[in-house]
Amino acid sequence: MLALTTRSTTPPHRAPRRRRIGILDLVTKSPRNSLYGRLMNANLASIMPQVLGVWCEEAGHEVTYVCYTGGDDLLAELPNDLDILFIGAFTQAAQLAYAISHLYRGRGTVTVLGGPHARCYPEDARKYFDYVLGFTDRTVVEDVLAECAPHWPDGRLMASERQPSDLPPLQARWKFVEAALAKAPTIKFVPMIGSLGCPYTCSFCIDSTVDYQPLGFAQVSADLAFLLTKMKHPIVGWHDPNFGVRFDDYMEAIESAVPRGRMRHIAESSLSLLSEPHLARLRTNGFQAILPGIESWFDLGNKSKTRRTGMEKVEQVAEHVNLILRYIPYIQTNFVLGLDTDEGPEPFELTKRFLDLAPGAFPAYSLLSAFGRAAPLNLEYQRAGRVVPFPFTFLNNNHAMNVRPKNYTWPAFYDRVVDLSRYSFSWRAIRRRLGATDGMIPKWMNVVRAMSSEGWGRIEYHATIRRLLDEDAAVRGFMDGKTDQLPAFYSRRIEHDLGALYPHLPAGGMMHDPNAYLKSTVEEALPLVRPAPGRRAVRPADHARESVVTPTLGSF
Ligand code: B12
Ligand code: SF4
Repeated sequence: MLALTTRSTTPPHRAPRRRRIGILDLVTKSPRNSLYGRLMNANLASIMPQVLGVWCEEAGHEVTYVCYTGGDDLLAELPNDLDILFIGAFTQAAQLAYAISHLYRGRGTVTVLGGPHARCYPEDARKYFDYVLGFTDRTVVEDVLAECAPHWPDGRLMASERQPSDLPPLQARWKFVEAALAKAPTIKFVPMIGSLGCPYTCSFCIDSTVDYQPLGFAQVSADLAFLLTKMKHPIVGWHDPNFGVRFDDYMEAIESAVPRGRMRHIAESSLSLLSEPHLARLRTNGFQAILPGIESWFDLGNKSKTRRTGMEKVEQVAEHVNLILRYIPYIQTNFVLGLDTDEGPEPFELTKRFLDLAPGAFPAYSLLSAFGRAAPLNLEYQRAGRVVPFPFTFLNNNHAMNVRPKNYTWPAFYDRVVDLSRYSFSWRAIRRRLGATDGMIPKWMNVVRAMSSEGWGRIEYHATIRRLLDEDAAVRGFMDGKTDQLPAFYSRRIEHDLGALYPHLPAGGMMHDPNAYLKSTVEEALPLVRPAPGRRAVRPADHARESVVTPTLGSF
């Protein structure tokens, strides 16, 4: 049974003493980078660690912020004698985060985990951190700093009821932005955000249960105006989960602050928001790259604004993508492979036809992944016993598919994945993509990405897995659910990924319970400890109930 979260031992209104705080943003999981990683990783820096830096400094603390991009010496950049260390991590970097937390706890530092991994796997993360945070606002951070106490064996789970209603202006987090971008050797994207949550309800998505909320268009304008005082022709990377939901407000905010031609933008947006008039306005405002989700030819139509399926959908979406390319020079189309609606060769063959019809699109393939409690749909996979306990390092949508496919054997599935990847990143496809793309940076990005880890690197990796399915009974048995014993191929890769930090991976940190979310929903009701004034005590079972029963209140 899971231990209850205890209430704060520090009176809430007493000002905490000045603390030495470390904030670590893990944008990669390994010190060994691909060419693309070396050039681009710093552009993946998250906004929240920078926000946290502002909040901590405004509360009077001393902050060291480190954005770890892989090539740098992580331990040399972080001081040894921190009072408290906040780590932001995606699940792929969770084991690196666990190792660092273990090392620092040994030195007497209190450790805190936030970000996607904390939201998806709080039951596991709390074994290795003193605090695990879900939705995080300034008050949650102040509460943690006020208490700043070790919690052992189970870390304390804390979260605000909903996403923060505002975030500090870009000017306040600028020094952290600069520190991260100093590690980007050529192209630099300034991370910005203007909204949280999403009005859509794609069942596989972490934001399907989080209300859409703009953060304030006046602030967007002020941030952009500030940015122009710092960079001549900045490129803004928007982190909004679905950019452009309040399209006119957004465009007005940009137009009121940015003279034409002074700024470029990149955003993730759904096809349904990319009508021709919207595209024309995006082009006028300097949008250079757009990343819509197509996901599947047989499912998830609400994002692509089509009820069609199969070849009809391919033709319609290809036409739309070609239209987009007349306005926006770079487009990455996102697909999920292995969905339950997919069966036989058709979904893969249709994607090839799509690439023929829309050769300018850079395809990004995600293997179907269930990230713990990210989405209510994951409960179904867990109930059906279909979640494979791949260690976290592999959960980045590519290095493993942790949901056993419904309609394919593993070999048949990987045959298709390898074949599609080869088709997508062949010389022929690269040449056609070059021909269909305008502008030096988009052309360069398309070639480098195809030849680096995202194209050829993945072909090689998927082909290795396909081979192991035939040759290594341990791999096949693990993926088929016949054994929980991690095959040597995977344990060796974890050791390789963690490098010098591998010896610090705590006992138990290699594997996790893939059904923890499901188990927490069937736990008996436990009496709650009264929370500190204005806050609530949290336990995993609460989140599960919230996300199932009242989805918009889920805090992790
Ligand atoms: C924008 C985005 C990106 C951007 C920016 C990434 C970045 N560094 O932030 C880009 C395109 C680069 C990206 C890349 C990837 N992404 Co992404 N991305 C998103 C997206 C759409 C929005 C996330 C966001 O910024 N929200 C706004 C912030 C403010 O809100 P929040 O994330 O909910 O964070 C709250 C709390 O978690 C907390 N918090 C967040 N960070 C931190 C840090 C600390 C220290 C603390 C204390 C608190 C804290 O405070 C916030 C406010 O309450 C989400 C999907 C979604 N709809 O949320 C996926 C998502 C986060 N991405 C995901 C994945 C898998 C990836 C990739 C691995 C994909 C790939 N194969 O390349 C890479 C990994 C990049 C990396 N750095 O490791 C998964 C993560 C699942 C997981 N558990 O790991 C998500 C959830 C999508 C999904 N599949 O469901 N991504
Ligand atoms: S449109 Fe994107 S952000 Fe919104 S619920 Fe669907 S996948 Fe999530």
